[in-house]
Amino acid sequence: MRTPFGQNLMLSYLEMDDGAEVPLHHHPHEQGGILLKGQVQLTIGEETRVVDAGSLFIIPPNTPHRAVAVNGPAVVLDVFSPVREDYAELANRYIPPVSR
Ligand code: NI
Repeated sequence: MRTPFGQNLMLSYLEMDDGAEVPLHHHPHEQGGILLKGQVQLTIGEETRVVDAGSLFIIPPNTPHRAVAVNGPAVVLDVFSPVREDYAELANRYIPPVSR
């Protein structure tokens, strides 16, 4: 996961193995994103759908959400505002390296 951030905006590039799960959680940050590769079963609030690469999503603040990579690995670009301070401690760089 790579998470460059500025003053009010954080990106999160997340590579998921097949079957990998981001468990149901919520946070005060607004979150949006795009599925870059693969397929993900995405739950936002009461709605669950399998989405394909190219799908965009918006998760309002404090809304429970969950993601599971299905039918192979997946790559997701998430956007958070404001910056998630819990992730910021992991990678405080404007241009993080590609290698994991
Ligand atoms: Ni989240």
